Amino acid sequence: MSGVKTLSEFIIERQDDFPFASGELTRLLNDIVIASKIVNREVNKAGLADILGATTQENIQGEIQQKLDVYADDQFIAALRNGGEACGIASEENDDFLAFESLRSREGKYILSFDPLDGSSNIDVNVSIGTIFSIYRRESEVGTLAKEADFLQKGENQVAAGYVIYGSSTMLVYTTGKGVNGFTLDPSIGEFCLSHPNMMIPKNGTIYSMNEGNMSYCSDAIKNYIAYCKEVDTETKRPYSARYIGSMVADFHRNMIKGGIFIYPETTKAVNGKLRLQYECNPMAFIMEQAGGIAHTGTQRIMEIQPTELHQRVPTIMGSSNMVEKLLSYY
Ligand code: P6P
Repeated sequence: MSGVKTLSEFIIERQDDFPFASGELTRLLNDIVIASKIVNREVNKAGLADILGATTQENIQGEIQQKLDVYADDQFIAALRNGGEACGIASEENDDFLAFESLRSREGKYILSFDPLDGSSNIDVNVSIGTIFSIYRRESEVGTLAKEADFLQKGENQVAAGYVIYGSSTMLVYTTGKGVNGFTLDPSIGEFCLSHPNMMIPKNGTIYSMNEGNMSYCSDAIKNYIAYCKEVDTETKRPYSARYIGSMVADFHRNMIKGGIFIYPETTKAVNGKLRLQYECNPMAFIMEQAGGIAHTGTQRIMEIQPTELHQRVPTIMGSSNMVEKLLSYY
């Protein structure tokens, strides 16, 4: 395949970018790739297999678990447990973190927090969904079981983060702190191939993405900014376009390509918003900042937050720097 660079080739080529080299990231990301390919296969035929619809289970969020949520969770946990590079994981689908117990996994130097299938309420209506992952170096002693503190590190401690979007094509986008690169799965060879090198979000955009059904419960800052987006001003290309898919990975990825702002703010109904810090906001914030955008809560940079609990939620504003700065001017 002349000219095509696979993800595996790219990671090995950029091995030195990852400060803890010796192939650890390569093996860790390949574990994630394996699981994402398996999940992709099931997502693409969800309508055919008996994995559509919901289980009778609720996750810690109080959300009914979709069958594919649980399936995806199982695949990522299995791949990471078998891979041996991770000593434990935290997942949206599991109440507590999971410390892998094998002697090999106890030697693992990394932990992962992930949302195995974000936006899963969209599965049955065939809307793009995604996997989000965040990789940290463990703080606890190598050779021991992973500890809770390993999973409550600030976002700025991340060593890698990424997402997989199962959409019109399946893409994996990730960063190790040296820029953002996107890879598209070529089903004919079963490889993720470099398709979006050095992704940078445009500094300006004309798309705002928010569930306006919550507007009555939002702060004046949000109400005033959304009103600004709707004003007629040809010089600044307003009114902007409203685009909201209801799947964070899909809304985020669109904005990465076209420019735009994604907002899930605090409301009087949910004072910390809805999105989870450790496996939605922090990994996406790492990617957004590496792509030249801003990731903020309205009062602070997301990656500076000291987590206090595994599933805590934070208000989320992410996107083109000039658009986010305009919104922040209303706070
Ligand atoms: P709402 C999906 O459930 C999710 O966690 C994100 O992917 C998405 O951005 C958000 O919630 C949608 O929430 O309240 O607008 O349906």
